[in-house]
Amino acid sequence: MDVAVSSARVSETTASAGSLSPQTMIEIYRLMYLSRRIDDREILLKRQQKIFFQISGAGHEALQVGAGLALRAGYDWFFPYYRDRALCLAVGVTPDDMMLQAVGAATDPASGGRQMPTHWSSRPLHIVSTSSSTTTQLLHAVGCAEAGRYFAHHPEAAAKADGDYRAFHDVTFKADEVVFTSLGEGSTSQGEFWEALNTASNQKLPVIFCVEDNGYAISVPVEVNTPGGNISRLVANFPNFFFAEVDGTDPEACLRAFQAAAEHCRARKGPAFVHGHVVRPYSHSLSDDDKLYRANAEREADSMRDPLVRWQMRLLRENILTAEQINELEQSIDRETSEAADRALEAPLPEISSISQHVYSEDLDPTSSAFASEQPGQPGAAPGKSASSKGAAPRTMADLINACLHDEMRRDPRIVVYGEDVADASRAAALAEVKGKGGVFKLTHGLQSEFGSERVFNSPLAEANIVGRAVGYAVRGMKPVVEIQFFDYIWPAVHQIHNELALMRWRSNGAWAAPAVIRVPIGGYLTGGSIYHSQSGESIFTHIPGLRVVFPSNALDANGLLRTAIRCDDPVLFLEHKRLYRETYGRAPYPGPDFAIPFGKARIVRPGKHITLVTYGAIVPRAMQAAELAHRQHGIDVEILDLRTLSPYDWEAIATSVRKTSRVIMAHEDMLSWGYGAEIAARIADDLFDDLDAPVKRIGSMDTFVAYQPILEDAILPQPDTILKAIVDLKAY
Ligand SMILES: Cc1ncc(C[n+]2csc(CCOP(=O)(O)OP(=O)(O)O)c2C)c(N)n1
Ligand SMILES: [Mg+2]
Repeated sequence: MDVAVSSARVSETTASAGSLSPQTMIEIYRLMYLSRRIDDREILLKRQQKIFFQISGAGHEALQVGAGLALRAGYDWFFPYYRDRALCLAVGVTPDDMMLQAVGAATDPASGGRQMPTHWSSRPLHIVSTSSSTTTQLLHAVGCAEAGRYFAHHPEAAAKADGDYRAFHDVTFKADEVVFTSLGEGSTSQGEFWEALNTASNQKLPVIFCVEDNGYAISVPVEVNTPGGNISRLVANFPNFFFAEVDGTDPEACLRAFQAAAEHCRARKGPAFVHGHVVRPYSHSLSDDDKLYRANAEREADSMRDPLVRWQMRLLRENILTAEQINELEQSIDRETSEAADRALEAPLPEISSISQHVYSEDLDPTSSAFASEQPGQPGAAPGKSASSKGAAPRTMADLINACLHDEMRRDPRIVVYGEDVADASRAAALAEVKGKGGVFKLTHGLQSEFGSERVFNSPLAEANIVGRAVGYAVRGMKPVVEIQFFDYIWPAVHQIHNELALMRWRSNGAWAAPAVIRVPIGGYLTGGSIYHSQSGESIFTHIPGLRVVFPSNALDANGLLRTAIRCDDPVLFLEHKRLYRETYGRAPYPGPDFAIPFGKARIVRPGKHITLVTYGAIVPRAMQAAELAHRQHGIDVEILDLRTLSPYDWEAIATSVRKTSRVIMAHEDMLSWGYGAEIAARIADDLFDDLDAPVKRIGSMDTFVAYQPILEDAILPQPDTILKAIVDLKAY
């Protein structure tokens, strides 16, 4: 293995070079030994079936203690991964905290029994809750660093404000804070690793990336994951970075590297990359046995590099401690560890009734009357690009979304808007002579010109980057309102949405939250939109606990629901139907800067007595056409409910209408099978069986993607004719 300290670069910037004090040397040993003994104790408890999972930090301790001692607890920010026990001990997580998580206690401060051991989280220590997903945390670290920089430039934005999510998010920041994040060498293969380095480098963000290279990702050796076998060589050309490659079993070398890295970051010269070569004496986890795939000689060579043994020898050699003193220290740590385990085993277990706590904000309910200013305010000129237009003139959905973004950005300095092409012009000098892009659908037009490039900017072409950074911004108390250019390309971000954004609050037992807004143009009926510009798929997202899903069908609803999405305290997926952006249907005058619509309130867009038709999005105008025909041609009176928000949805409105009509159709644009309607239909059948005079009918597109040729597109997507036929059939049932 190639183990080299890039000492030239390290010593250049290391102010704290010099010999370590005896106290520091002893403290390093104490932390490393404590970490190892907690691992050993957990292994014992797992074998006794008193805990349910174990993964150790063994062999990584020196690198982590180096990082922990170089950084400032509760001042800097930490996005660690599951091996970082010694780091967490060094910054202040206690053995009790760790044992409480291992047993899954109610009093586990990191997650209240929800996460596996070593899934760190502590608000006071600025350790942001991380998941089991490898590498996702890096983009959170990047967003966190951006947020810290933003607050440093705009301290007024940190002020508390009533009436929205800001009332519940205290903001702290330091001008020279640093963000630490870590991962294994195998995880550097993830695209998000490169996406994080991209933004950190480009924006000179103060993020320390620490690669803990133990040579294996479970059973896969480093050369399989990393071309050439050394990640430092691959990243060496990223601009603005401080780089150090160190023997990660030598705590002094590690400490020096992190001190230099922190100095580089605190001076705002850019990010840092510390690559430590460590060992993995305990296999990947307790579920793994490395004898199955590693040669004996290799395992033995690793054991010669155990950081604890090497440091102990140094303490003895340099007369820092005698063998007897080491013995005493170890015994006291052994006692501390076993007492912590004993206490944890006595700790109260979580209540079953607590399970659904913290799925959503318990402070601010977006379905509440606080968001019910349904009466449009005094019409006036809409802000932004429509400022010159007459206020009372009907505006398109595109205009009123743009107007809402302008209004909210004026009101709330914590909002940032970014995504692909959302800026007016990244080269701001061009703005003097150009009109500006403002999104491929122009929904963000004029925002950069009004609010500047620090609040409105283009992201790299990387969807996970957009959402992952939003998580980091949001946990710091900011409100990222980001755009995914087309729903068809949301898929690279789904890992971040499903495993991170929506889960942050629940998995941290309410300690952290990521109430970002993701705006996404969705849907077909474009005539030529084809496979990759026509997709639906909202049910995939309504299936994610913790995420709110909104899908307006007209300009006024889009304006009022977007305002609620921005002001509320939950993450929101805000789906905007592309075909509705500039339709004549559903235009409305600008409703003023405080118009809001609560989530979970359907709207009766057409009252009727024979059949209930539940729908949303672009099916609303098509259902209206079908209902008019049904009335005119067949005398059937259809009541149409526009759900407006899909999660939560207005069950009361559905039930009231179905009780009245006893016949119901659930219609959507997305594919019929496994679609959103399946859930609603099942619930109607369950809860309203006695009220029904006919089976619950569903309408959706064919179970295919949308084809390019318009005759195919028309046949694939539901049309007014399809809906009319279903209405007539159901009435005749
Ligand atoms: C996105 C994702 N894919 C797969 C896994 C399963 N998994 C957990 S750890 C691991 C190996 C990680 O190796 P490395 O990054 O080298 O870290 P190490 O565990 O060696 O410290 C894998 C594949 C996961 N947790 N997340
Ligand atoms: Mg590894």
